[in-house]
Amino acid sequence: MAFDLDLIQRYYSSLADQLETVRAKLNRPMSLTEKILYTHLYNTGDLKEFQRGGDYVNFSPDRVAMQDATAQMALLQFMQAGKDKVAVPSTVHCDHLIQAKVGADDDLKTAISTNKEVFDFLSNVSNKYGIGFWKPGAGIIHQVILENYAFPGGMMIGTDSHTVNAGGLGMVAIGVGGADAVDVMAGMPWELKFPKLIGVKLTGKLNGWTSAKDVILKVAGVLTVKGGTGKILEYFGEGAENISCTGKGTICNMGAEIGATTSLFGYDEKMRAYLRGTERADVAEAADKVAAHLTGDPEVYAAPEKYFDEVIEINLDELEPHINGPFSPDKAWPISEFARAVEENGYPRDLEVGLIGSCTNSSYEDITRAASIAQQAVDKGLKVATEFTITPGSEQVRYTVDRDGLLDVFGKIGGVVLANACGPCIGQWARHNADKEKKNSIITSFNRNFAKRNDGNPNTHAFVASPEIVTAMTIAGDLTFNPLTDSLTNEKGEQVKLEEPRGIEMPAMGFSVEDNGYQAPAEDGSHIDINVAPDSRRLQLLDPFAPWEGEDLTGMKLLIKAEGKCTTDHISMAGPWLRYRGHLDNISNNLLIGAVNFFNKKTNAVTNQLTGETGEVPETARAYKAAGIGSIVVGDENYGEGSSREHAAMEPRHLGVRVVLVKSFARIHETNLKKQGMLGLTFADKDDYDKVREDDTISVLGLRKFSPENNLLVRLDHADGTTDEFEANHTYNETQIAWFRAGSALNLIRMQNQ
Ligand code: MIC
Ligand code: SF4
Repeated sequence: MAFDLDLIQRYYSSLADQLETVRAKLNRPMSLTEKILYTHLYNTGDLKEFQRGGDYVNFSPDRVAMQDATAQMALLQFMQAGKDKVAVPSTVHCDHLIQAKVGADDDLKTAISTNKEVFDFLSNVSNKYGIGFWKPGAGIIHQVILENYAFPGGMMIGTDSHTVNAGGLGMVAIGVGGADAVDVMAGMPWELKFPKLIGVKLTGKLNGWTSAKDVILKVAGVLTVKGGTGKILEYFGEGAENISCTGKGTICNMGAEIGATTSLFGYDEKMRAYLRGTERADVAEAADKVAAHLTGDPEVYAAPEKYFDEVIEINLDELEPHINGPFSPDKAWPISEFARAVEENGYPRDLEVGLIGSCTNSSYEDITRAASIAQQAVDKGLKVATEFTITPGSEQVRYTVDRDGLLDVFGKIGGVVLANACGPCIGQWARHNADKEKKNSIITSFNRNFAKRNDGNPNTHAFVASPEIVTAMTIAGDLTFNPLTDSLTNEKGEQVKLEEPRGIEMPAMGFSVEDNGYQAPAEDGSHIDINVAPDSRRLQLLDPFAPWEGEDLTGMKLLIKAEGKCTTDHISMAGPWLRYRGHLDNISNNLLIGAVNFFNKKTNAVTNQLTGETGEVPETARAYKAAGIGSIVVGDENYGEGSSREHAAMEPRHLGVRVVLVKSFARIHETNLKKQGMLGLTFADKDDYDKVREDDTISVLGLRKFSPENNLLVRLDHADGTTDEFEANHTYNETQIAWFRAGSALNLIRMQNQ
């Protein structure tokens, strides 16, 4: 069996004692988040009341999960750590590298042959170091984790921002960069600033067209894309208890879109049913014995404002279905206001494609609800107006919904079933009606909708909604359609209305699957050799980054001053670039090509200060590097939001960027920069952003006295001979300063292992 029952049982059997020790110290009621964090301290001797949002704390997670596009870099780094085996249970999942083109079977075959070198590498490394390997086609990481590994009260890190999905099964599951995963796999502590806590109280009950997706679409509107930074959201209340386990997963999954460290729910009847339904009755039984410890204390939920830093209350009885977008997942519209928004903002009204599924919203319940709408279209003689795709989250879900005839229903309205993989969600989509320039609208049940993400077209307006709303919109083909109130004309010219969706939480006949795609690692992998061809275009062994030279960083050139949204998709684009995720030099050719240059409002066009000419960002960075000159990137708010991909930190490092100076950072990206030995700084006064000119030579001063307490100084030498000086804040603690000095966290591990 793939999961580790022993480990879970051992943890549960000592949980009561552990919590007693914590209680004796804190002497107050605790939320579930705190229970999990405090029982996963790396060094229990450090136990004390931690300052939320202040103290850095060392944790010891129970497991590590990696997906193919990030695992390559994580494992290339792990190979340098000098260990024989991973210290905690870990898995690799092949899901991101499969391109959607014609349909599941053919696309999977193509992916297996085009990515052979990478899949073989991941499979061999996994085999060698004791890592479970989920083959291409097995499913998308987060769905597979929910079905197989997540357990209430556990702690996990994963090299993907949507690792947080496992909060639906009561886990503290956090997205990290590969270097963080390496620490844990090497048996070292994993460090996180103790988060602040947001309590989300759900009252009432989901009904009608409203689903779990709408809870998080609403929360995203309330908190915005940076409102969750440094915070964990804990959901509770009678409304929470009525949401299915996979629905809870959906809510937690999209917590990544508000920058939240993670989100979670307490153990309840729905989780118990899901564990049983996914053949983990023994985990449910073990959890039942300690159920009171796997949820927040009643005092906390009775008076949340006393115990959480912030409380949000949502009445599910009144919650409307939402549609969020375009270009940002927090642009939230209740469906009753959406038609007006489409007209007022000039969003393209004709819908071109509807896409359901992905790592979220691909549960049995989601598929049955969407299929109930599709069936109505068939029954009521409605023609479907647009293209429609369905992405099952795992082979287990695909096999089961196929067995139960649901895929047939989608087929009848022209739906195409794609491989159990990320596909269009991450730009792995050979879109049929793709005109790269045309303004157009698509709607998905995915989670992210940043510009260019799905099909590379900056004019594609991507909206996010629940699978049932997406299906209804697909039938209508018109963004101003509101299925709750409007009717459609059928083939006979009659006016017909779609009725409320109906879903089934768990399959009546249970889940089944023929081959779940799991490959267990060798007991002893010492004989396995890992070979990387020196001339490979896809994989490249890593060279350590150079240590800090011991001096202030002076004479750096401004590489780009990025304006507005600069997500990890802007910094290191995915889609076609995913093929270079294991080759640092090749993937560096996409560095910041999506970022908007403040000075000319263009993308991938910056002034090369050595020649005065306009050049592409990667090429200009390489020119500075070749001339032995450091460079600096300046950015706006929430820089690096989105993905966990550490390439967004390694690429600038590789191309000679020394400093990233921004108004604010997204959490994972800030840590990734630190791990790779970069200086990630924020303007002490955000208005200083305006002082940075295109032809500046820039210095960062005070590094010899670099300490957690002191700010650093930035000096701008303008081309006209004038200068500006201002302070920059940083959040480096002593350990992180040591990474900076050593050139990277990995350099430090290697030095310590020698
Ligand atoms: C995403 O949804 O953006 C991704 C692709 O899953 C990323 C990981 C990656 O860039 O490989 C994420 O969310 O972390
Ligand atoms: Fe894959 Fe999309 Fe989920 Fe990321 S958000 S893991 S790309 S399905």
